[in-house]
Amino acid sequence: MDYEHVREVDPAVADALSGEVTRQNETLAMIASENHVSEAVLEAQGSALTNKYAEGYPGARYYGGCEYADDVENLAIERAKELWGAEHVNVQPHSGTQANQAVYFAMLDPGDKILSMELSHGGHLSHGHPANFTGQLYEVESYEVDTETGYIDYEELHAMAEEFEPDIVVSGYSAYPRTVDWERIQEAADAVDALHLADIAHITGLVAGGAHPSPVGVADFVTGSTHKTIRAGRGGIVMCDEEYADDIDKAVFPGGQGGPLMHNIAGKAVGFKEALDPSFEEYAAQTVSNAKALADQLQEHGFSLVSEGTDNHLVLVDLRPSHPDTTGGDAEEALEDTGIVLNANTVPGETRSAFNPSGIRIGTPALTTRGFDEDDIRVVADCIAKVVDAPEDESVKSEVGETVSELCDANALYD
Ligand code: DSN
Repeated sequence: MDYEHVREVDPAVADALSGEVTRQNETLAMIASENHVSEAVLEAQGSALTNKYAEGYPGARYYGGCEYADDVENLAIERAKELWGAEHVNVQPHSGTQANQAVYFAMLDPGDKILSMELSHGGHLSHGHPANFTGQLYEVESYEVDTETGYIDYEELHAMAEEFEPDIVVSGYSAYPRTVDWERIQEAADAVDALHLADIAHITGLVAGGAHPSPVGVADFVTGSTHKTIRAGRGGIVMCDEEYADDIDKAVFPGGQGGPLMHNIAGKAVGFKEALDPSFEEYAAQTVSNAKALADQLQEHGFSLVSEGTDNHLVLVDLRPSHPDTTGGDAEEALEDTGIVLNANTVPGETRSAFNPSGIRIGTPALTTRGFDEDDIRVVADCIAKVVDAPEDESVKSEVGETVSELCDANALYD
């Protein structure tokens, strides 16, 4: 990727674009919400559809010249329906947060009540955090994981629903390593006649690939982002039954957005086609298998994991028992020096701050895309352990940096 046209016009941006490709090639992306899309998805996202206004929906646009925009959006919709088995899909949300916004805007009035997971326990800003529009427009109550076990306490959630009587219960998480029991959350929502929104942003690909149970057909609304485990480029998606289709479509456009990002919708269409290939099921299963290998190997090194393991694509390490003097930020920074890129994360029962919390969140989706298997992942876990054990030891970091380079060279990414 030489970005020759950009370079001619704008060398500074060309340098940054090339630098980013090199950074992705030469480092290990272990941020659980990141992945690497194919060159086909990149090409679609960089297409001339970026020039096109297509407000409205296929066959009913507010602008002329939308025949190819219609083709692309219809393909994205049909493929999404096939992947997740939803009756209705809106592929226009610019992000997972915009997808959630559409559901709230369609179904709630300001002042209505949301019951959702506390952010520091694995929730998401758009589930009702005070700094987010959701926390400012709606009345929010938060459930938590059991701090002893790290698992969702479904009985407690049910009891909270009965006490709080929410209009909507939100499930789906950003830092929860275990399988979610959608039916049990649905039972809690049903008990108080609340709606249920399952935000599967992190696990869209695992659900599509059969590596995690699906909330489609259980929850009233399922939202997701399209750039994480599903590898279809940056964006969001809303799925629901036909009965809510018009409300959701109106809430996306004109309710919350203007013109759809048609080039991104093209990326979604291509990424969804790739995910319909039978090989995607192997990818989803390998992602989980790699996360389990990562969990086991980190535990061998004495690390304490929230819920003591994982069922999905991520592990959440609580550094306090094993490394009481090392913060998540210290670990993130030292690991980045070696080319292992992950993020500091709050853990249940957090005793530090959101800016420098006590945990690190580590994901396997991107490395699995590069072809890493369990053996490779165990080597990465050994590297993580060495660095976190001695975050200021430059010779350790240099040795680990060499191993990271070898792993990157052996699992090439972009040309
Ligand atoms: N920022 C994403 C994450 O890292 O989990 C969620 O939107």
